[in-house]
Amino acid sequence: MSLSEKILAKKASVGVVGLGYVGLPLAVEFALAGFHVTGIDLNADKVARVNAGDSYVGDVPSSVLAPLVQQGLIKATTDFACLAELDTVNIAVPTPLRKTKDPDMSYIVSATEEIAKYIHQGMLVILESTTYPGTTDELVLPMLEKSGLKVGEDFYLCFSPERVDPGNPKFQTKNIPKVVGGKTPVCTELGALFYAQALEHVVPVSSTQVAEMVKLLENTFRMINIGLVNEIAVMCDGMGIDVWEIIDAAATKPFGFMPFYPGPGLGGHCIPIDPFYLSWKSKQSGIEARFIELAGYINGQMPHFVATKVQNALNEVCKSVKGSKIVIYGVAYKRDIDDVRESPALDIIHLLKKRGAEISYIDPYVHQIRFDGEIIHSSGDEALSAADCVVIVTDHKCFDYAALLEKASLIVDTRNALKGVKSDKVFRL
Ligand code: SAJ
Repeated sequence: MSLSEKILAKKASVGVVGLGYVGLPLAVEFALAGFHVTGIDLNADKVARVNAGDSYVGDVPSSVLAPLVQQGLIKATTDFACLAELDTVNIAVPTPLRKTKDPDMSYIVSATEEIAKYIHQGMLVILESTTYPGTTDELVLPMLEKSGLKVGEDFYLCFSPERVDPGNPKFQTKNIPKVVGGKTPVCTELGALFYAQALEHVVPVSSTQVAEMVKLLENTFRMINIGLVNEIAVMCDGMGIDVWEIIDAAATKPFGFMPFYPGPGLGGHCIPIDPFYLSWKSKQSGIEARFIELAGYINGQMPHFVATKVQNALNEVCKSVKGSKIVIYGVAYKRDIDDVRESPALDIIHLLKKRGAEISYIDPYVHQIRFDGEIIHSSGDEALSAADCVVIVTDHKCFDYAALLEKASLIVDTRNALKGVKSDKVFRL
């Protein structure tokens, strides 16, 4: 059987390298579509939990995973040798930035090195990790062709950006349109055919670079617009105008406007990171990505703006930051999740500690954080009444804001969580 026949008959054996918030949901969707899927991950705990039907990814309930494991439609391993028997393999590994803001390609390189050992006739390889345009053609392809096999004839190579939005109740892997671009037209066709078996909407594009660039445009768009609205917030602060009222009124425009909201800074492992993959690549061609650099600077300044806001609020009640008890209310990078990667809360804690504040935090999603080498645990609500100032950094829906207003003597609200509350003890961005 040809690869396309195997795909159509759901006989293609599917592999997914990287069983994180992208890889595991993808593996589940293909298993639900009737494919036999093998997940590969270096983390033996993850592999054991998948094989026990015990999901560690919020978007994949164990009640969905376990039956698929029992039916033999999903299994996981740490051993890449299984690739020798697999017809397709998706790479969904992290693409972080180094401290120098250069792309860290080490995860893609090590995954590709393993695939290159086992690549065989008729195999479809699809890179999903967010990366700079050219990665698939310039980095992955040569490593795979060292096998002597030829892309587009002996094996097929595509890029398809992951678009998973963890915790999104409306858009999940199955119903998020899937962009895919191949190294050759045949590659694109096979990539599109593959995804069409399990996902609702496939968007073929003309090349791997286009597919790589689509994702970077999406996330750079967000990062720059957040930077713009953060700068507007700083302007409004200086002019004594309520930025939140401005945005709400502008958002009544039924066309040509999309609201973004100021905040304490830019967190997460996508938006603050992905655009720098683009600016890094752009610089290689001698083109400065000025919007990205500027937005990165402005977003990076927001924790400093918040720390100054706290200082000024304490000043209003004749207190200094030094020696004040300050509670950080919410440390996750955005509401209703437990992820603290790149969270601005960590920068705000650093800046306030540097000014001599006594810091604690409350976050029901985040039981502990590592800070300056020490583990800090989330405090209980009793810390609110003992605090000289409470800083709302993450506006979790589960917080009791009425109780906060009662208990806290001074509040800096960086998310407009106390929208419409008029009180001398509340200071907003
Ligand atoms: N943020 C603001 N103001 C805003 C929106 C976000 O300050 O108006 C902050 C958030 O608090 C957070 C950071 O920006 O710290 C990133 O927030 P995000 O809403 O962009 O959430 P992410 O990082 O989880 O982004 C993901 C991305 N998904 C993928 O990359 C597949 C992004 O493309 C999605 O658009 C985004 O979720 C989403 O829309 O929820």
